[in-house]
Amino acid sequence: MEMCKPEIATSQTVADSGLLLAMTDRGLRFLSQVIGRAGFILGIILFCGIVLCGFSNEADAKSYRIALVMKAVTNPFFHAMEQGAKTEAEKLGVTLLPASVERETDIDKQIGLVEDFIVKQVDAIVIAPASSQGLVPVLKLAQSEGIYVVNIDNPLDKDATKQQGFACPFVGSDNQLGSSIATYALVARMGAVGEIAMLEGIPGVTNAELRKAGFLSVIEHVPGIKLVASQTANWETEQAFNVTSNILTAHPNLRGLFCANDNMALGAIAALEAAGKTGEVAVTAYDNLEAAQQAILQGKMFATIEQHPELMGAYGVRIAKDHLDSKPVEDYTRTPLDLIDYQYLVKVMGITGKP
Ligand code: ALL
Repeated sequence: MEMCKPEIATSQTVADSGLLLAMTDRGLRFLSQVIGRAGFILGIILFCGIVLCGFSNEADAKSYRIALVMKAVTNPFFHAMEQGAKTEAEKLGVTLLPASVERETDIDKQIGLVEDFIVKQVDAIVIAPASSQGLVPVLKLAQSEGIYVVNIDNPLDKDATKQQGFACPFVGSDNQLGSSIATYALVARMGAVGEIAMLEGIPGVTNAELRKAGFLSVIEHVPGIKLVASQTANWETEQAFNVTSNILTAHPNLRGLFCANDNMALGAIAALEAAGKTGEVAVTAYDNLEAAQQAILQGKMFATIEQHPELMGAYGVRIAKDHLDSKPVEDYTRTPLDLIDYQYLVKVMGITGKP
């Protein structure tokens, strides 16, 4: 506190006030104590100001705007993804800007969503791309505008990203492994004999292709299984109804069907019902939607794969925030895979229903 003793100011104050007190030693001591205390208090105020200022800068830094660009709003898979991202964004104190296109095939509209977010100058874009190739140029543009990009769920195409000189982290499941697990369960259910078919996702989309590869890698090792059809229904229920109806007409002895997602499985199940074949053809799929759980409980479907979209959303947001905070991030964050069948629903998830 001695350091703070303001000698000049004291004399000045004394001269201005004209107080006799200031001329005495006692007076000077008293004044210097008072001013010393005032200096101390001023110091505290200044210190608090600096600290508060620091906090408010930190608060500013945390209020990043992170866009979440998803695919079809009609697919509950993306509702779970958005929920996971929202919860994480609230936890981290960042602003989440979710956006979806209407249909699975709305690639140009999804490109438009990214363009909008570039104009809005968001800090980061977390994206489940509708096309693994088609979104790369606009994401590259976003990156060149200083927007950080995280790819979730469906991996961007390796050749397309290489060609564009684009790289970003990926969060998602091992799609090939997941479909191998679903196919293995299906083949076992069929007793390793009989005719099998697959409903594929959108051709050329990486996770659709990986799921097809996983399916083929299992059945090619089972001599009793005969592949009779593998066709796309573009991830959509209605198309799956039509495609399955045609497959059933062409292959009345079909015994197993792997669908690359639950929405297509729901269309396939409806087609089986319409053909009076419920239970005759074992169906497995991917996503663990609530409607699929019900179908499993009712014995209309055999199993599905949970790939945890809520974690894709949450991890995507967290990785973006970490990068914006200059923390290191992983190139690949894997979400877990679970095979969901009747036993799992009842015994693990505690959901009751009829087999
Ligand atoms: C994929 C997901 C899903 C989903 C599909 C439809 O990327 O992983 O399985 O059903 O998109 O858009």
